[in-house]
Amino acid sequence: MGETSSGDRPWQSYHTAYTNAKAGMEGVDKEKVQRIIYEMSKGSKYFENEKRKEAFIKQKIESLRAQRAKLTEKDISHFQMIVNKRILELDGSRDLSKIWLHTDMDAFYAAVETLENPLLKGKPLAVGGMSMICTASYEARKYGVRAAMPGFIARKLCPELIFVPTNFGKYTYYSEKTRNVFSKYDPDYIATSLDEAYLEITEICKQRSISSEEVAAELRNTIYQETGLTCSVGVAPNRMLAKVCSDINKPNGQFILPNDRDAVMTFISSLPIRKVGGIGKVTEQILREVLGISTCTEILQKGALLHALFSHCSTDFFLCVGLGIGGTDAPQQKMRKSISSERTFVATDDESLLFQKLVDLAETLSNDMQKEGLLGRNLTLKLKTASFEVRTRAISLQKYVNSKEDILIYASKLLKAELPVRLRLLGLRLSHFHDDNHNPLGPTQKTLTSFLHISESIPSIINSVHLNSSDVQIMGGGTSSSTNESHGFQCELNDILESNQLFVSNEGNVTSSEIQAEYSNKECQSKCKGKEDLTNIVDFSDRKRAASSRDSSRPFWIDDYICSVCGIEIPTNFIEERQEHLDYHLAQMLQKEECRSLTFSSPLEKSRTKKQKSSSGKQAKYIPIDAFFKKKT
Ligand code: DCP
Ligand code: MG
Repeated sequence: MGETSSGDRPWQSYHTAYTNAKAGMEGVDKEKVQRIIYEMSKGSKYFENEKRKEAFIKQKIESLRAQRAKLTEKDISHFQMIVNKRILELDGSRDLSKIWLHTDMDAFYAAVETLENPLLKGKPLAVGGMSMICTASYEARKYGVRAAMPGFIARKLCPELIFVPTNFGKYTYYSEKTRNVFSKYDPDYIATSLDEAYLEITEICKQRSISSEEVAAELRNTIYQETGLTCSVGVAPNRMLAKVCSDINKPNGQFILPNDRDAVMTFISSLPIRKVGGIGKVTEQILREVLGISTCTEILQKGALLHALFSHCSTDFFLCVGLGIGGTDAPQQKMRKSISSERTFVATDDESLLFQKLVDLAETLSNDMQKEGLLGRNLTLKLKTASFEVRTRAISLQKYVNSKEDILIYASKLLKAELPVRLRLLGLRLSHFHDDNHNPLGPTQKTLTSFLHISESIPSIINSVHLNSSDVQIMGGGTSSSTNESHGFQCELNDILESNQLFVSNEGNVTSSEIQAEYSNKECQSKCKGKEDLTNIVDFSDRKRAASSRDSSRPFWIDDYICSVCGIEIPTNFIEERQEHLDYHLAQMLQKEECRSLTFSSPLEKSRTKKQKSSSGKQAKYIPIDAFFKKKT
């Protein structure tokens, strides 16, 4: 964002969520849009926050460049051998037996509003308000107007823009209608937001002896008949490619990629990496500026360097992208780990308004939990302040809950502790599920839950800097991730493929990793403010840093996968488990500080506590945590 680096045209290097093109923004005068956005947001809190993030990424890029410069020819040819072997393995594991379809409604909220008010048809339309818009019609996108942009900037870009306020009830109603259609093609469809879903259509193609192209056309037509709305569809051998494909002929179009290796390799070869889900703004910038990678083919060409600089999991993820390999597993194998809901609104410190938002969120979350027949025990409140600082506050409950009332009791406590505060986003997440029909949790999760049961702790409130990889997302749908018994403690390809994370390697002589240090260091939490885009870079594990972080008594990952407190091994791609695991230790620590009579701790902490001659009079029921985390042999 450099006023210094770009001389008299500083906006040229000003890249934010607003300046990224979405479907329908081809041909937009990007420089004009960038300049207006730059000029209008300059000096604002958003701008300041973007500047902080930018500086942080630059630092990361410099550090990676320095690591790269240290690599010798010998190192590189060694890594090349390893990567060549890995590419062969991954290519050999390629599954071309499934047909996946990704469907995405066109300008969803705007289309619903237009459907209900035909006078809006063909007009540049934004759904949202002056502080933020959720989406824009394709007519408005021609002016550079897009989702997540403040309305006042959008109006400057397109003075005749019509604003319509959001109405989530309507969007949910139409979303339900589309889901009824999806379930006819695949009863186990995976909905990833109100307007997007993945369907596996292998069986239906076979049963009805029709091509995937015909299924796609029929599905789009049925959705139109049922809702009056259009969607775009992509079909491919895996979900990663299907999503890329659904964007190609947007709006109201479809693109079919055949289940053929050559077709996939040709398709992927010139694809910009940013088109791939999981490669966001930050990852794109790092790969481009450190390694000169912009397309998927370049990923394969630079495989040795990727291996040298990033963790195994990240390198595997990148190589899979380069090979066009994505998730193909059946949805039954996937298990939800958490359900969340969030809302962005005009920044306010009006407590009654904030509590009203919380009531709405609790209701949505409760409905979603009950629909899935789930009960949860960890409640997380997410807040984004007026100055774009993202915080999370978590609480471990004594019982499993899913009712609106229960959620609200604890969510209100969490929010109260933050007041007074001026917020622009609130979110609620329930995790640590208990499901009567089946236990959706893997061994790790199960044992952690067992431990929490036994602890009989009072609700423990923890604070953590929340780092979220996505750009501004207004409607948070449920999130899901998978864990199952067979994973053991290794990185599984499908998890890697679902993972949106970028992990920097701890291998060899890799130098310091700033984020881990900041992340694990209490006083640095304030420095992390506003880094919500940067989770893409978490869990660095330079040994020296690790050692110094240990001094701060904050939990962190040794060698990128071993918990510094209890020794449990959780691979990098088990994102939610890792987050919850650290949350849990942080909660433990806070509890120890706040409520010494209820101390329960890991052996490591126990010995530390002993050394410090804890003033704790009585030890509460104490179960060594490692008893619950025995690594399977
Ligand atoms: N949405 C939001 N905030 C965002 C992005 C999206 O509230 N930052 C909402 C409004 C969108 C809906 O989610 O209508 C679906 O998001 P999409 O990214 O699919 O965008 P659209 O459906 O609006 O447009 P399209 O899919 O045609 O690009
Ligand atoms: Mg859409």
